[in-house]
Amino acid sequence: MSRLTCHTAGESHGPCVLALVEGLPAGLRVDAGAIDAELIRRQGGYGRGGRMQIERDRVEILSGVRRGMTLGSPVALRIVNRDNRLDDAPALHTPRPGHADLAGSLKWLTSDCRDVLERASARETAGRVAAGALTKALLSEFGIESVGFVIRIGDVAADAPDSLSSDPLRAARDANEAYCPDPAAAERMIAAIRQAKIDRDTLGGIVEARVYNLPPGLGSCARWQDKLDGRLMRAVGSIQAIKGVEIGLGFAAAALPGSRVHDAIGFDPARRGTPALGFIRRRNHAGGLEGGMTNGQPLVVRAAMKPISTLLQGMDSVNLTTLTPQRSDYERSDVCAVPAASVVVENVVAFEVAAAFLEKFAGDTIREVRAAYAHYLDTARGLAPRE
Ligand code: EPS
Repeated sequence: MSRLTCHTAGESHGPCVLALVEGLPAGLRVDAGAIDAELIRRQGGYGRGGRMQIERDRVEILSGVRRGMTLGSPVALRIVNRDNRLDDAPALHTPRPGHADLAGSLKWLTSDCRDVLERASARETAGRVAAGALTKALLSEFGIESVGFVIRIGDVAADAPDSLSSDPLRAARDANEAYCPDPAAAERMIAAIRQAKIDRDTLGGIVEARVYNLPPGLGSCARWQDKLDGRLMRAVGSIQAIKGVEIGLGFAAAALPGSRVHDAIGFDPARRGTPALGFIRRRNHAGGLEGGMTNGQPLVVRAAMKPISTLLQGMDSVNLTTLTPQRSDYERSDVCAVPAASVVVENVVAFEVAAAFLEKFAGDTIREVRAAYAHYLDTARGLAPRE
């Protein structure tokens, strides 16, 4: 049994995007159609550009699965790029401010930013979404659901859908192209993206992922490397264009006294049978994590995405071959990829939660994982001082 890991490979205009997932137990039913549904959602959302008219992202499962079930061996996933022209793609000598172009060209000693941008491209997130969607097969065995949605685009903010459970939240989100559960805000978001396109500009925003039905104790306070908050921040913060990650109240907690931040603890014997073991909170400012561990409340992770750095109007930059001022190059691009980022964050968070879940309830087969989970809940219900 190895720790759940995901490696990705592939250039934006190369033959494919690859994800290699290791550490899943054997016996897990895998549905390629469910992974495809996430890939299709990631391609969509209002504000996408011409590239998404070309691609038809679908997963091919190349290893680790037999007759629809995981074998316990590495699972290799492939998503074909239709826009496959890496060797013929033109050189790009004037870096786009905000993209990886300049920093990467200086790192890899090249004046052709193409050598860098191909891998830096958010095309890579197709691989991470496929990997996360694969791990949802594990999470759903235990009723755990990750739901991502948009809460801000540019200066348009949605009303937070505090009381919604996963099904109505997902339904409200899926009702519009902004992937935002607040329909009035969604309309204004779409109008803002339309205006940004007219202005030859781009827009960022904030996305949120909530994970429901988590048992307590995923992650750890014992080793900093195992703290789930830190692991989520690293995973989410490494998604292309993400510049900030918050858990629960996040940065807002810094401005409030403790009595208004922390979530008082209650107990309801009638809810002893739930994964939260009967412990209740009237609010969830902690975002489901205390001390780097899940506490039985829904996990709440938010990520801030900067506006796409490829601007139709260009920005002041420097040509790396002549070292003279020049407007930055324009590559065909999206105006706003915040809705797509909500799908990426949902699936990246699902992956990290699945990794922490398998660390606590480890097993070579899903039967052993199920037994470990049931045994833990039984034991935790009989909580007593250690002898
Ligand atoms: C991206 C630039 C655009 C986006 C791309 C990310 O691609 P292209 O240069 O081919 O027009 O469409 O996103 C994807 C391909 C995707 O699948 O999300 C970039 O520079 O990061």
